[in-house]
Amino acid sequence: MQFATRAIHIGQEPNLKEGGSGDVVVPIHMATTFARKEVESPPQGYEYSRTGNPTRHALELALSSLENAAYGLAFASGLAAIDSVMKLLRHGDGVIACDDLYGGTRRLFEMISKNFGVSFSYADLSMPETLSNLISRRTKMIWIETPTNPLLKLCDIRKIAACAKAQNPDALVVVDNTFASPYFQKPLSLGADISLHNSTKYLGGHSDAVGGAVITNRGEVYQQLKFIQNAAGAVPSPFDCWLTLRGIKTLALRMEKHGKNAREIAQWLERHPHVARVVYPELQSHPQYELAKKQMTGFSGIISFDLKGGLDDAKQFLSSLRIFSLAESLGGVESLIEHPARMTHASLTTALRTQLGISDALIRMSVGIEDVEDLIRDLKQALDTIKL
Ligand code: P1T
Repeated sequence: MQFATRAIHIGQEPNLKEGGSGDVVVPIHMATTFARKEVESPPQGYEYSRTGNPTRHALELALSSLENAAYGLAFASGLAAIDSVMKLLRHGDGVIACDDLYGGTRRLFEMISKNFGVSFSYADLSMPETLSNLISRRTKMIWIETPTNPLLKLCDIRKIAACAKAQNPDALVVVDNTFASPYFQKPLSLGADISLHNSTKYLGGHSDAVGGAVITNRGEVYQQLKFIQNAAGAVPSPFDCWLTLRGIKTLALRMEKHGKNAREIAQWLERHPHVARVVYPELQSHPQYELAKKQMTGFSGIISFDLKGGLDDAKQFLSSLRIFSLAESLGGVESLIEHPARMTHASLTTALRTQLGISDALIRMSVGIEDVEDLIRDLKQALDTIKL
């Protein structure tokens, strides 16, 4: 089956067995516990909803199928998924992470995981050769986002996985695939061990369900994570699983439109006199345009750009928009826009933001699936309010 068919059917087949009601949509199983006949008899499939739930199970099957993988697990949020993956590590283990990361991921690494004796080093892994100098026997995980949040740098998954396997086969390569979505990028087929998603974004797609997902082909990694999912308990509610499943059904359609709208807007922004730089992987000006074409089958709705001017101009522009909502998050049907330095990446120190290139003039937008003419008109009127 092709992607769009799998997204609608895998894990979601109507139950036509004796006693099944044949629902064409997976029901929301709200029960927190499941009865058995006698104390000694095994549970009839499910036992307790943290351990397993039929609606979550349907979502987990759908998640695995989106990346042609053997296993999927759903978590209560993107950070809950990341924290659960961190729990695979032990005191003394080392992680090498790309330097440009969602601010909350870095905060989790630095302020929580570190306290458990895990060490982190950060490097610009958009230059994969930097990895071979850093990797050691202590390295147990390589953590990349690609495209990165918020600067949309790309990491060459195939090269990074090959380097990791050659120098330390014990190190797991984890790709946060949130910005690309499974529709445009399949990290496991490029050599990664784990593909992770903040399903709050493109998978759910409607800004109404917080969630996280882990997808893998590694049986032992899955078993450990399934244990952690139950033992630590960061599970999503059945209703959120259902909303995410509902979102996944239209992922292919939505991603095509997000990409088409974003391409037009990125090209339009590049020509605007108030804009200093536009970062979008499908623009030929993107430093990794060639890698983008090789590694991804398309690009989502995220564009980052620097305005000419400073913080006051950015604030003026952002508060003048009418269709774009000024809000954190991304990947929903509606267009959102935000100021990384003051919003999603405010937990980084000013020095680190400066080093990474997250300036006060940097804007990140998540282009929705509205009519692109309306979006461009809105951007134009807001840019026109800036007096440079
Ligand atoms: O917000 P949560 O569901 O916990 O997911 C965290 C997360 C993980 N990975 C990436 C790449 C992310 O972008 C995020 C969350 N990001 C935002 C809320 C944001 O506006 O960038």
